[in-house]
Amino acid sequence: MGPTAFRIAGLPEILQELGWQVTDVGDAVPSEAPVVSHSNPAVRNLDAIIAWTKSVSLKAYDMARSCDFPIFLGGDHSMSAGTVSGVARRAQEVGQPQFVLWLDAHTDLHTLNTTTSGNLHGTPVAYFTGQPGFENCPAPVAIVDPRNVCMMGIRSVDQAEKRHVADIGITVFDMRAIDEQGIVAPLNSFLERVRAANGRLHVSLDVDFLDPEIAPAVGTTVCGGATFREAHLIMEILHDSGLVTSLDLAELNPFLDVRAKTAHLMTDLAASLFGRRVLERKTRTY
Ligand code: DIR
Ligand code: MN
Ligand code: MN
Ligand code: MN
Repeated sequence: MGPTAFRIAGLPEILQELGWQVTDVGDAVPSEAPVVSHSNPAVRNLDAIIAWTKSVSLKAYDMARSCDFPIFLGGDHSMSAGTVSGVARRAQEVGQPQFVLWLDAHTDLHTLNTTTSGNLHGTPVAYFTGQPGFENCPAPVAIVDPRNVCMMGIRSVDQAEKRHVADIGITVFDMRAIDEQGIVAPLNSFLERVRAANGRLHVSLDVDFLDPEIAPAVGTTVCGGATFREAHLIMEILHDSGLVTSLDLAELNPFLDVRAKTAHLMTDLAASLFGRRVLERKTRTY
Protein backbone atom coordinates (compact mmCIF):
# COMPACT_ATOMS: atom_id res chain seq x y z
CA MET A 1 0.00 0.00 0.00
CA GLY A 2 3.01 2.32 0.19
CA PRO A 3 2.99 3.22 -3.52
CA THR A 4 -0.74 3.96 -3.40
CA ALA A 5 -0.24 6.28 -0.44
CA PHE A 6 2.45 8.19 -2.39
CA ARG A 7 0.08 8.56 -5.33
CA ILE A 8 -2.74 9.79 -3.10
CA ALA A 9 -0.36 12.24 -1.42
CA GLY A 10 0.14 13.72 -4.91
CA LEU A 11 3.75 12.81 -5.66
CA PRO A 12 3.32 12.73 -9.48
CA GLU A 13 1.51 16.09 -9.59
CA ILE A 14 4.02 17.75 -7.26
CA LEU A 15 6.93 16.68 -9.44
CA GLN A 16 5.05 17.88 -12.52
CA GLU A 17 4.57 21.29 -10.92
CA LEU A 18 8.33 21.40 -10.45
CA GLY A 19 8.72 21.01 -14.21
CA TRP A 20 9.39 17.29 -14.49
CA GLN A 21 7.63 15.04 -16.95
CA VAL A 22 6.37 12.14 -14.84
CA THR A 23 5.41 8.66 -16.02
CA ASP A 24 3.79 6.31 -13.52
CA VAL A 25 4.53 2.82 -14.82
CA GLY A 26 2.21 1.23 -12.24
CA ASP A 27 2.89 -1.38 -9.61
CA ALA A 28 5.59 -3.98 -10.13
CA VAL A 29 4.59 -7.63 -10.03
CA PRO A 30 6.86 -10.39 -8.77
CA SER A 31 8.38 -13.00 -11.04
CA GLU A 32 7.41 -16.60 -10.45
CA ALA A 33 8.52 -17.69 -6.97
CA PRO A 34 11.07 -20.50 -6.92
CA VAL A 35 11.09 -22.98 -4.06
CA VAL A 36 14.25 -22.19 -2.11
CA SER A 37 15.34 -23.42 1.25
CA HIS A 38 17.93 -21.99 3.60
CA SER A 39 19.73 -23.47 6.55
CA ASN A 40 18.83 -20.53 8.82
CA PRO A 41 15.28 -21.39 9.94
CA ALA A 42 14.62 -17.77 10.99
CA VAL A 43 14.61 -16.57 7.35
CA ARG A 44 11.11 -15.53 6.28
CA ASN A 45 9.49 -15.29 2.85
CA LEU A 46 12.70 -16.09 0.96
CA ASP A 47 10.87 -17.47 -2.09
CA ALA A 48 8.71 -14.38 -2.43
CA ILE A 49 11.59 -11.99 -1.97
CA ILE A 50 13.73 -13.76 -4.56
CA ALA A 51 10.79 -13.46 -6.95
CA TRP A 52 10.40 -9.72 -6.22
CA THR A 53 14.13 -9.06 -6.44
CA LYS A 54 14.28 -10.66 -9.85
CA SER A 55 11.43 -8.62 -11.27
CA VAL A 56 12.43 -5.36 -9.56
CA SER A 57 16.07 -5.58 -10.65
CA LEU A 58 15.10 -6.06 -14.30
CA LYS A 59 12.60 -3.21 -14.06
CA ALA A 60 15.12 -0.94 -12.36
CA TYR A 61 17.71 -1.64 -15.05
CA ASP A 62 15.12 -0.83 -17.75
CA MET A 63 14.08 2.36 -16.01
CA ALA A 64 17.68 3.50 -15.51
CA ARG A 65 18.18 3.02 -19.25
CA SER A 66 14.99 4.62 -20.49
CA CYS A 67 14.41 7.61 -18.21
CA ASP A 68 16.39 10.39 -16.55
CA PHE A 69 15.52 9.63 -12.97
CA PRO A 70 13.69 6.50 -11.79
CA ILE A 71 11.87 6.66 -8.44
CA PHE A 72 11.00 3.39 -6.71
CA LEU A 73 8.13 3.46 -4.21
CA GLY A 74 7.67 0.94 -1.42
CA GLY A 75 7.24 -1.06 0.39
CA ASP A 76 9.56 -3.31 2.33
CA HIS A 77 13.21 -2.23 2.12
CA SER A 78 14.11 -5.62 0.63
CA MET A 79 12.97 -3.86 -2.57
CA SER A 80 16.44 -2.27 -2.68
CA ALA A 81 18.10 -5.63 -3.30
CA GLY A 82 16.46 -5.23 -6.71
CA THR A 83 16.46 -1.47 -7.28
CA VAL A 84 20.13 -0.94 -6.42
CA SER A 85 21.48 -3.97 -8.27
CA GLY A 86 19.33 -3.00 -11.27
CA VAL A 87 20.55 0.60 -11.51
CA ALA A 88 24.12 -0.59 -10.82
CA ARG A 89 23.89 -2.80 -13.88
CA ARG A 90 23.13 0.29 -15.95
CA ALA A 91 26.08 2.14 -14.36
CA GLN A 92 28.35 -0.75 -15.26
CA GLU A 93 27.08 -0.64 -18.84
CA VAL A 94 27.88 3.07 -19.24
CA GLY A 95 31.20 2.70 -17.43
CA GLN A 96 30.45 4.84 -14.38
CA PRO A 97 30.87 3.73 -10.76
CA GLN A 98 27.62 3.35 -8.79
CA PHE A 99 27.41 5.11 -5.42
CA VAL A 100 24.65 4.67 -2.81
CA LEU A 101 23.50 7.03 -0.07
CA TRP A 102 21.64 4.91 2.50
CA LEU A 103 19.39 7.01 4.76
CA ASP A 104 18.12 4.66 7.47
CA ALA A 105 18.11 3.98 11.21
CA HIS A 106 19.54 0.56 10.31
CA THR A 107 22.49 -0.69 8.29
CA ASP A 108 20.43 -3.47 6.62
CA LEU A 109 23.64 -5.47 6.33
CA HIS A 110 22.54 -8.89 7.53
CA THR A 111 23.09 -11.95 5.37
CA LEU A 112 20.76 -14.94 5.36
CA ASN A 113 23.19 -16.54 7.82
CA THR A 114 23.27 -13.69 10.36
CA THR A 115 19.69 -12.40 10.46
CA THR A 116 17.90 -13.31 13.67
CA SER A 117 14.62 -11.52 12.94
CA GLY A 118 14.47 -13.30 9.57
CA ASN A 119 13.02 -10.11 8.05
CA LEU A 120 14.79 -9.68 4.76
CA HIS A 121 14.39 -5.87 4.84
CA GLY A 122 17.47 -6.21 7.08
CA THR A 123 19.60 -7.66 4.24
CA PRO A 124 19.57 -5.59 1.00
CA VAL A 125 22.93 -3.82 1.52
CA ALA A 126 24.73 -7.13 2.01
CA TYR A 127 23.03 -8.48 -1.12
CA PHE A 128 23.81 -5.61 -3.49
CA THR A 129 27.40 -5.28 -2.27
CA GLY A 130 27.92 -8.95 -3.12
CA GLN A 131 28.63 -10.32 0.36
CA PRO A 132 28.75 -14.08 0.82
CA GLY A 133 25.84 -15.58 2.74
CA PHE A 134 23.12 -15.70 0.06
CA GLU A 135 23.54 -19.34 -0.92
CA ASN A 136 20.78 -20.73 -3.15
CA CYS A 137 19.82 -17.17 -4.18
CA PRO A 138 20.36 -15.77 -7.66
CA ALA A 139 23.45 -13.52 -7.77
CA PRO A 140 22.74 -9.78 -8.02
CA VAL A 141 22.60 -8.51 -11.64
CA ALA A 142 25.40 -6.11 -10.69
CA ILE A 143 27.32 -5.37 -7.52
CA VAL A 144 28.07 -2.05 -5.79
CA ASP A 145 31.53 -1.63 -4.25
CA PRO A 146 30.85 -1.30 -0.49
CA ARG A 147 33.43 1.53 -0.37
CA ASN A 148 30.99 3.51 -2.56
CA VAL A 149 28.20 3.21 0.02
CA CYS A 150 27.58 5.98 2.57
CA MET A 151 25.06 5.62 5.40
CA MET A 152 23.51 8.43 7.44
CA GLY A 153 21.09 8.39 10.37
CA ILE A 154 22.22 5.01 11.69
CA ARG A 155 21.20 4.26 15.29
CA SER A 156 20.25 0.57 15.45
CA VAL A 157 22.94 -1.93 14.45
CA ASP A 158 22.90 -5.61 15.34
CA GLN A 159 26.09 -7.32 16.56
CA ALA A 160 26.83 -9.20 13.32
CA GLU A 161 26.29 -6.02 11.31
CA LYS A 162 28.69 -4.02 13.51
CA ARG A 163 31.63 -6.23 12.65
CA HIS A 164 30.73 -6.41 9.00
CA VAL A 165 30.13 -2.72 8.32
CA ALA A 166 33.64 -1.72 9.38
CA ASP A 167 35.31 -4.67 7.64
CA ILE A 168 33.94 -3.98 4.18
CA GLY A 169 34.60 -0.24 4.14
CA ILE A 170 31.14 1.33 4.14
CA THR A 171 31.22 4.97 5.30
CA VAL A 172 28.84 5.37 8.25
CA PHE A 173 27.69 8.67 9.74
CA ASP A 174 25.67 7.43 12.69
CA MET A 175 23.41 9.74 14.71
CA ARG A 176 26.28 10.61 17.00
CA ALA A 177 28.34 11.84 14.05
CA ILE A 178 25.35 13.93 12.92
CA ASP A 179 24.87 15.31 16.45
CA GLU A 180 28.51 16.31 16.49
CA GLN A 181 29.04 17.51 12.92
CA GLY A 182 25.57 18.22 11.54
CA ILE A 183 24.67 16.83 8.15
CA VAL A 184 26.29 19.34 5.78
CA ALA A 185 29.99 18.46 6.18
CA PRO A 186 29.54 14.66 6.15
CA LEU A 187 27.20 14.80 3.16
CA ASN A 188 29.50 17.12 1.22
CA SER A 189 32.51 14.91 1.83
CA PHE A 190 30.62 12.01 0.27
CA LEU A 191 29.26 14.06 -2.64
CA GLU A 192 32.75 15.26 -3.45
CA ARG A 193 33.83 11.64 -3.81
CA VAL A 194 30.90 10.88 -6.10
CA ARG A 195 31.73 13.92 -8.24
CA ALA A 196 35.45 13.17 -8.40
CA ALA A 197 34.71 9.63 -9.60
CA ASN A 198 32.09 10.83 -12.12
CA GLY A 199 29.74 8.40 -10.38
CA ARG A 200 26.03 7.77 -10.51
CA LEU A 201 24.25 8.17 -7.17
CA HIS A 202 21.30 6.18 -5.89
CA VAL A 203 19.57 7.49 -2.74
CA SER A 204 17.63 5.01 -0.60
CA LEU A 205 15.38 6.70 1.97
CA ASP A 206 13.86 4.44 4.64
CA VAL A 207 11.01 6.14 6.56
CA ASP A 208 12.72 5.14 9.81
CA PHE A 209 15.65 7.45 8.99
CA LEU A 210 13.27 10.15 10.24
CA ASP A 211 12.34 10.68 13.86
CA PRO A 212 9.16 8.72 14.72
CA GLU A 213 7.53 11.90 16.07
CA ILE A 214 7.36 13.26 12.54
CA ALA A 215 7.22 9.94 10.66
CA PRO A 216 5.32 7.23 12.53
CA ALA A 217 4.27 5.14 9.50
CA VAL A 218 6.94 2.44 9.60
CA GLY A 219 7.07 -0.96 11.25
CA THR A 220 10.42 -0.43 12.97
CA THR A 221 10.51 3.04 14.52
CA VAL A 222 13.66 4.03 16.43
CA CYS A 223 13.76 7.16 18.60
CA GLY A 224 16.28 9.88 17.95
CA GLY A 225 16.05 10.09 14.17
CA ALA A 226 16.64 12.89 11.70
CA THR A 227 14.64 16.06 12.20
CA PHE A 228 12.35 17.67 9.65
CA ARG A 229 14.95 20.29 8.71
CA GLU A 230 17.92 17.89 8.67
CA ALA A 231 16.03 15.68 6.24
CA HIS A 232 14.96 18.56 4.00
CA LEU A 233 18.45 20.05 4.02
CA ILE A 234 19.90 16.74 2.85
CA MET A 235 17.40 16.66 0.00
CA GLU A 236 18.06 20.30 -0.94
CA ILE A 237 21.83 19.76 -0.99
CA LEU A 238 21.36 16.59 -3.03
CA HIS A 239 19.31 18.57 -5.54
CA ASP A 240 21.91 21.31 -5.79
CA SER A 241 24.66 18.73 -6.32
CA GLY A 242 23.00 17.48 -9.51
CA LEU A 243 24.54 14.07 -8.81
CA VAL A 244 21.51 11.93 -7.90
CA THR A 245 20.36 9.54 -10.61
CA SER A 246 17.77 7.35 -8.82
CA LEU A 247 15.73 7.21 -5.61
CA ASP A 248 13.96 4.71 -3.33
CA LEU A 249 11.19 5.89 -1.03
CA ALA A 250 10.94 2.81 1.18
CA GLU A 251 9.12 1.30 4.15
CA LEU A 252 6.03 3.52 4.12
CA ASN A 253 3.23 1.58 5.84
CA PRO A 254 0.07 3.69 5.55
CA PHE A 255 -1.73 1.49 8.12
CA LEU A 256 0.56 2.96 10.76
CA ASP A 257 0.26 6.58 9.63
CA VAL A 258 -1.41 9.45 11.50
CA ARG A 259 -3.55 11.60 9.23
CA ALA A 260 -1.21 10.69 6.33
CA LYS A 261 1.54 12.86 7.77
CA THR A 262 4.34 10.44 6.95
CA ALA A 263 3.17 10.03 3.36
CA HIS A 264 3.08 13.81 2.98
CA LEU A 265 6.48 14.29 4.62
CA MET A 266 8.14 11.67 2.41
CA THR A 267 6.48 13.27 -0.64
CA ASP A 268 7.69 16.73 0.40
CA LEU A 269 11.21 15.37 0.90
CA ALA A 270 11.10 14.02 -2.65
CA ALA A 271 9.93 17.46 -3.78
CA SER A 272 12.98 19.06 -2.15
CA LEU A 273 15.21 16.55 -3.93
CA PHE A 274 13.54 17.48 -7.21
CA GLY A 275 14.08 21.19 -6.76
CA ARG A 276 11.36 22.66 -4.54
CA ARG A 277 12.70 25.70 -2.67
CA VAL A 278 11.43 28.03 0.02
CA LEU A 279 12.91 30.94 -1.92
CA GLU A 280 14.72 31.05 -5.21
CA ARG A 281 18.39 31.44 -4.53
CA LYS A 282 21.63 31.26 -6.32
CA THR A 283 22.35 27.57 -6.41
CA ARG A 284 25.35 26.67 -4.38
CA THR A 285 27.36 23.93 -5.99
CA TYR A 286 28.20 21.39 -3.35
C1 DIR B 1 16.85 -5.43 12.23
C2 DIR B 1 15.89 -4.33 11.82
N1 DIR B 1 18.24 -5.05 12.07
C3 DIR B 1 16.55 -6.71 11.47
N2 DIR B 1 16.09 -3.86 10.50
C4 DIR B 1 15.33 -2.92 9.90
O1 DIR B 1 15.42 -7.17 11.51
O2 DIR B 1 17.44 -7.24 10.82
N3 DIR B 1 15.68 -2.33 8.81
N4 DIR B 1 14.18 -2.55 10.42
O3 DIR B 1 15.11 -1.30 8.21
MN1 MN C 1 15.93 -0.09 5.90
MN1 MN D 1 15.35 0.98 8.85
MN1 MN E 1 13.01 -1.80 7.66
